[in-house]
Amino acid sequence: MGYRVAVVGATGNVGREVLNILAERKFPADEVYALASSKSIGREISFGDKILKARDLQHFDFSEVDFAIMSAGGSIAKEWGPRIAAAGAIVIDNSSYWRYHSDVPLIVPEVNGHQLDRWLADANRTGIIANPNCSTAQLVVALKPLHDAATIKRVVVSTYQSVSGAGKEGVDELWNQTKGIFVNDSPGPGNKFPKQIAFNVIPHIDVFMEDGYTKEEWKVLAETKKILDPKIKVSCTAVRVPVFVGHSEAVNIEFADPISADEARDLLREAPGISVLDKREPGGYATPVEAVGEYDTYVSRIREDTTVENGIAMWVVSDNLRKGAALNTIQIAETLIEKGYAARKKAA
Ligand code: 2RA
Repeated sequence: MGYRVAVVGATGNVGREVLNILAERKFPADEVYALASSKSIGREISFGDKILKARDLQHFDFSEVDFAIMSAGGSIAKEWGPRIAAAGAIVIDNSSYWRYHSDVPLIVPEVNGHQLDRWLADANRTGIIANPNCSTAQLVVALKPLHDAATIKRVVVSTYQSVSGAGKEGVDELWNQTKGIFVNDSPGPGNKFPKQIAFNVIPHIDVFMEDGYTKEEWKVLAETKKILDPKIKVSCTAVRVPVFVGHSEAVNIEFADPISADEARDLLREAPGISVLDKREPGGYATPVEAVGEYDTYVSRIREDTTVENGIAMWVVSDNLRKGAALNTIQIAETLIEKGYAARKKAA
């Protein structure tokens, strides 16, 4: 018996990618429902070789749904997560709303998918699982095999985040400003980014916090601790760059135990969800262009950092709409199925 899957926020960048990946991976679904806000009812969305019509979230009956994959923002997640879970579906939420709740697991299957065994067995579980921020997902996938081998003490990461992380408006703003500059127009102020994004970089993502870091930078820290190890110290600088899709990260790691660049490279080659592309020659590394549309996180430029004891520096690139969002939610659902979560019985 196949599963019933509701995709909430199906008309957005991530929701559409969820539908693409469900079809690509032949997710064992009998039914897939595209749900959206009332203003998008009836909008047509591709699902493999089919077209789905967006239905109204407000009037949808979740009582026979097995998985609700939500990519509709924090306020919808806050209101609808518990309602959908109370109807018996497992909610996998992409927003940041549930990520830091102690009774909600924050999961990257390659890293802490094992936590879902206990969660599934818990009769009092909330029914909600959180998906991490895009910049965290690719980072922890790359850190995990190295942490297991040599115990990470501290990570310093600088991100180069594409505009699709800011949604469709971010993509449109980069497109319009770039076109404007080419035809000799002033790009004008945008609505989404605080400074011109075309031909520029902006060291500011999400709101500023009291300590001077931004919320995006804090998310990388808090989520790495929750997913991988609370003892790891993390310092992040998050930067928006004029790239449409694909986040990159320059990562500097300090370990408790010795580890060479060759050892790190071998461990990463064997690790799930990672492709190592690391030739010390022009072009022998990954860039966002190669990562777009892919499932794996790419690791390149692996080298020893001799300015600290036991240091490694590396470059990590991934498709932020896939591993950073849609793909990870589907991998969570697949992990639950592997662990025995059965489709609910349908009414006759
Ligand atoms: C960004 N991390 O790139 C966000 C999206 N979740 O803006």
